[in-house]
Amino acid sequence: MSGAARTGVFITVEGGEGAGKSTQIARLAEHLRRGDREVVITREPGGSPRAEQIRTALLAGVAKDHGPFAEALLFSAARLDHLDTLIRPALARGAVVLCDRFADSTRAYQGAAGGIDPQEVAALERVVVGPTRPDLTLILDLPPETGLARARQRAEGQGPDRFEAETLSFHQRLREAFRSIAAGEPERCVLIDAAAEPDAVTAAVRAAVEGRLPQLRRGGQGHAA
Ligand code: Z5A
Repeated sequence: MSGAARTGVFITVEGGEGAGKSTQIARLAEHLRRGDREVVITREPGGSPRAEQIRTALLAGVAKDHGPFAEALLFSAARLDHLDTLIRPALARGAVVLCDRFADSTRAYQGAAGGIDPQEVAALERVVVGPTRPDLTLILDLPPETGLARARQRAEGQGPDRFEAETLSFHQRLREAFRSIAAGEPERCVLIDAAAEPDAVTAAVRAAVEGRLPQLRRGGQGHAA
């Protein structure tokens, strides 16, 4: 699908572990659904049946020993299917697509923190994502210690997954990577303080969405506020 054929709005939410992405996406969807636009919540890796199969393998650590480039290829294979079967059709229908993680996670996890050459990550992104770039990316920023503690609390005795089990320095590199993506693409990204109370984060998310995407304001085109 070319960029010109797209009438929907593509919003991605990024950040480290336990940043509150799922919580804030659910709240934003509830808010936007008071309007008359269709709102689709999805996630990466996953979001389509084939991509969810790849997710299961990746989070179990099946590809870890093959190295970060092989993992990036698997995340990309999942993304290709997700884009073709869910994201692009939803955008073509005019829906608002809220996606929990997308290509910035590959840049941060496999690129900056995993050590793959940024030019290789960028080449992969160009081929896989093509014109379907997010209209807005909310980057939820918080100290990794806080996010990991939240993720552990929520896990209730289950062990950490493939990425939660990484070292604190890995998670610090991730945070820096996400902050530098936000600084490098200010027209697309908004950095949100995710260490704040949930309601304060929700207010910041809503302000960013309404500030950057006037068509989603109450009374805007589509009446989706
Ligand atoms: N990954 C990758 O390496 N490369 C890629 O290209 C892609 C992904 C796309 C997906 O895991 C993994 O895949 C991910 C990166 C890698 N690494 N890991 N692990 P996932 O989807 O299972 O996990 P996640 O994306 O990190 O999400 P999460 O851990 O579920 O966190 P979250 O969605 O950001 O947070 P939450 O579920 O909304 O909140 C976590 C807990 O904190 C929960 O109990 C909340 O009630 C609580 N919470 C939320 N907000 C607050 C505030 N503001 N204050 C206090 N407590 C809060």
